[in-house]
Amino acid sequence: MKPYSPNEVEAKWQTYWRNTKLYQTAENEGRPKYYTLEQFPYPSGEGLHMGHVRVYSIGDVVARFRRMNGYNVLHPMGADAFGLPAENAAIQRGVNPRELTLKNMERIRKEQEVLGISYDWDRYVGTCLPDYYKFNQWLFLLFYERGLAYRKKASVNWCPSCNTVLANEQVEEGKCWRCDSEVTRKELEQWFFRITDYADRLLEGLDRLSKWPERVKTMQRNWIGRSEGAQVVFTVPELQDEKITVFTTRPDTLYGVSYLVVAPEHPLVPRLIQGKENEAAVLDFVKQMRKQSEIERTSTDAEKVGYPTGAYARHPLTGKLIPIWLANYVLMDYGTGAVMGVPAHDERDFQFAAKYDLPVRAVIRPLDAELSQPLTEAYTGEGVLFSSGRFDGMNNRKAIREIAKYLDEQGLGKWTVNYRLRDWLISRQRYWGTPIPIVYCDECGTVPVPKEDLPVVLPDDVVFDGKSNPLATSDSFVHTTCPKCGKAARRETDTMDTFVDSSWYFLRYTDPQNDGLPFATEKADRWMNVDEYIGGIEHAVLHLLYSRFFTKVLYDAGMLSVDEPFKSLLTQGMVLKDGFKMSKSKGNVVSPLEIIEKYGADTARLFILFAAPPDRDLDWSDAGVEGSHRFLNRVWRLIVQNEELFKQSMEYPSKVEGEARELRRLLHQTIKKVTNEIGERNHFNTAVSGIMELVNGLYQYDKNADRAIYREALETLVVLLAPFVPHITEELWQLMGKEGSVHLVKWPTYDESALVLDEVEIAVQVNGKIRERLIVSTQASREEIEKQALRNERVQAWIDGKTIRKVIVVPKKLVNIVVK
Ligand code: ANZ
Ligand code: ZN
Repeated sequence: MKPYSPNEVEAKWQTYWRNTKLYQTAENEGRPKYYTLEQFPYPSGEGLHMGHVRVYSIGDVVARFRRMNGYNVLHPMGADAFGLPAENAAIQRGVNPRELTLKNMERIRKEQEVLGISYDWDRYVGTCLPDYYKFNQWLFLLFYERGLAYRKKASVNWCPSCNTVLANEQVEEGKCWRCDSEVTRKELEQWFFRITDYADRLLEGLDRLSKWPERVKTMQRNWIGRSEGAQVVFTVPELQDEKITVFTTRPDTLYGVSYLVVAPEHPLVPRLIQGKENEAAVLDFVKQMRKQSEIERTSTDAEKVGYPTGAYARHPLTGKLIPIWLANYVLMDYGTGAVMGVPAHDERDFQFAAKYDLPVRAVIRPLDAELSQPLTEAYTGEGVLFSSGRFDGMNNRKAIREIAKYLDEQGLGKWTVNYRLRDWLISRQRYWGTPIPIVYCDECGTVPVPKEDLPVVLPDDVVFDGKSNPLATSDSFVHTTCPKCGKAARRETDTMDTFVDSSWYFLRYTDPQNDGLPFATEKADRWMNVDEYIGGIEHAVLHLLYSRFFTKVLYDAGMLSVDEPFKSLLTQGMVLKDGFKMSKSKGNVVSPLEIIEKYGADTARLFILFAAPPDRDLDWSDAGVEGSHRFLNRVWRLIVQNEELFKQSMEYPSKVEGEARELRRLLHQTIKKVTNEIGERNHFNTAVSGIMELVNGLYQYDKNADRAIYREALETLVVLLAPFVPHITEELWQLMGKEGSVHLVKWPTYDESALVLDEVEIAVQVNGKIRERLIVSTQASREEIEKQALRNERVQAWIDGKTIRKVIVVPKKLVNIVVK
């Protein structure tokens, strides 16, 4: 018998698929479309890891399943190819990052091919190629025209080791997300995208994404951080009633305010302290505070540090004077940069007041109890107002609105909405990214590069010394002429955050060769939304939020008809080994290529799909891999042993009975299960276990029973397995003497009537007398038969009010119920 030799089989079919362009997407309008997409990889020098194998295997099952179900499938791949690691590696070796990156891209692409993933390679997109980043620039200009790209001086997160600015999202616990260095602050002119304009729509859109994990939506909601409250105006008598506006979500606590706190960066600070005896000390304090990172300043367990300005503000309703303080925990870029301190009802304020001996004024008591004073902690619950003038006795929830309304009427405040979301800082002082298409002219100021002059290409005459922005060292790049007046001008040397590249790549796949536009509306509209998007939970906030933002801007610009990019989102779990994430430092990495060399890609794919549901973590197990491999060998033998069977001509029986009927039932049950588990639930693991049961059934089948039914089941088995293990099924399909690729075969449908079990009539006795007859399945267990009998209405009438002593079940014959 011909043995199963995976390497031979896999190479053979990969060549066949490549030569026949089997997975090329037709722009066929007749069939319904299905767009399935896995997040594209960063082409690191390490090649693919098991996490990649997992995402691509999942995506490939989805793609192949939909293709066989008659959909016109778009399943593209590319590389997220700009970014710091390549630039850092290039600096070390003294070469241009382009060289390294192109090599790595090629390598990853080959490895993806070795996995047998059904990509349409003609739609490959590499973000570092000028024909792609040209449209990053094009889109930047579109944002600029629409007032969504702007430049401002900003205090930014700075990674001293990567030598670049980081977005807030890229700072994790005060450290650089990439190199783990301590992040510092720096003042620089930077380019931003005005994502805050879309805050409400980014929130609202989440409510429509019913096929996204709840967890991801919650993370996005928290990130956007919408909060409603009031702006309240306090005045400073000693500065001619200059205003300090605070933002509060709790205007109901207004009568309990005992001090104000402004951020150290607040613009009024110099005037508040001018001429005061401690002016110098305060300025020194401000300097220190500016050095602290946002995280240090705001984390709940961080030390709260403050300083009195010596100035006083007037309370808008009581007219009392209250001291104005500075404190680290008030941030300049949230709300108004000023806060009213209510120690009695806010935990943080309580701590601050205790530390600096500030008064505590309670104004809310619990609904059904007194407040025992002095307070030992803040009372933050619901309650009734007191010591609050005209609002005494009012429920505090109502008072939130009522006090805000009153302030509004008096011109002392207004209701507002605040977001935690900040504008997206896209400037990076690095080489390996998309140059921002802006020119600075002494005459004309900031001038966008005309679209017809794109791309602004990355130059080669740069110095990589790891000290400064390499782009700024290129004379040929920096010195240019003004597109408006033609005089000498300077180019912007910042490049774009690489998250810009991945915010619209899914649109480029719909029209990858378009030279004039990022994509033609008609093409994008044909394919969007992405029906199933598969990727890591680490992209829950950044990449997904930015992609949603881009999609909405393009929708507003009339370039797209959908305003959300991803209809369904599948976040795959991690691949663990011995309970830990595979990592070099843990020394527990299993190399995909080694596994493939030993067992073949089909075994690797099958193991990964079978070992866990796709959204759960998966524990790598050598025994599990062996098991998958044994299973494929079993399938192989089953078909090869029966080679003769496929050559005979055979009549399908007019009546299917006995063992054949059971096999047919198992087959149709399996078709139903596999179809639903893939198509409805993305539970590929249970789909595989269903197929394994079918294989067991086929091994147990009596060869003397009906041959046509047996053959039908064997053929269908190969078809059902095709999305999971595409090479071996292709080979077996050919061995069975079939024409063409198994991947173009129509997905089998199941016959409901085949699912019905054989049934018999049985008698039901009560105390030995026959009272009813029941139809039950021949497969039913004793418990099922007993339940069915006791549920029966006529039987119930006979046993009503009596105690059941015993139920005797004789399968296929009778049930006797003994009552007293
Ligand atoms: C008075 C008050 C009393 C507050 C009370 C809370 C409880 P969210 O929900 O996050 O929006 N706050 C406002 N601006 C701030 C800033 N720039 N830096 C630090 N804290 C700031 O929180 C809004 C609350 O956070 C506001 O409501 C304010 O404190 C504080 F019993 O005002 B509150
Ligand atoms: Zn000019």
